Amino acid sequence: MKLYTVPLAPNPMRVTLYIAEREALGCEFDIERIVVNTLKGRHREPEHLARNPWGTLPVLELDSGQFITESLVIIDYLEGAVSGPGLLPEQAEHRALSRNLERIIELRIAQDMGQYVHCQKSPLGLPQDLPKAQALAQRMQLGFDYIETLLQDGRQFLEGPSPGVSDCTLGAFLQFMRFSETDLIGERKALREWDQSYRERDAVKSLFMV
Ligand SMILES: N[C@@H](CCC(=O)N[C@@H](CS)C(=O)NCC(=O)O)C(=O)O
Repeated sequence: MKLYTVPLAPNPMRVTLYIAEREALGCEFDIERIVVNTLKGRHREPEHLARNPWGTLPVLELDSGQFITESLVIIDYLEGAVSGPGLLPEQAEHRALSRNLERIIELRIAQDMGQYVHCQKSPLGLPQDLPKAQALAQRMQLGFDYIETLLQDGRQFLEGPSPGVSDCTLGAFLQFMRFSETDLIGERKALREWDQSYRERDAVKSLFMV
């Protein structure tokens, strides 16, 4: 397998975090990682568009030559294809709740955060748009409130006592937020503690820039 990726970008980062979490559990990933330099626009060149017509990252190339172009589907594939302990719960109800939380984070925080950072301080050099950034920041507040409420029972990770895919998604997008040198967490104490303790863990700390 080959994973086409780029440092810092949040969707590749969530896959990177997922792999690191499972490696920490003893799983072995036979994956070649290939960086596609988005700063140089390589993701818009024919070589990458042949892998993924939308030009986005990450992309997983399977040994069969097929491509998976959605980060969450890459994670789902790896969960089944790589043996050893996984991050997704086995039991149907727990698995559904895990996926539900991951989707809430994606749809209520992550998608807006991706746009927010590009409006605030784009790593790709896109023009700043502060009014739009402010509107996006406002919209994310409900998502952050939801997470803050969830953490009130003292759980260490978003889905309970061990890391899940939700932690990978939120961790990746809060990392991207830090790139914009802004902080949207505000006075949410539990979320701030989760953020700090999640990225300071041995399994993932080398992947975070601060
Ligand atoms: N839904 C896709 C989104 C992928 C995506 O938007 N990736 C960003 C990096 S985080 C990208 O490649 N952006 C470059 C572009 O759209 O030109 C996924 O989850 O993988």
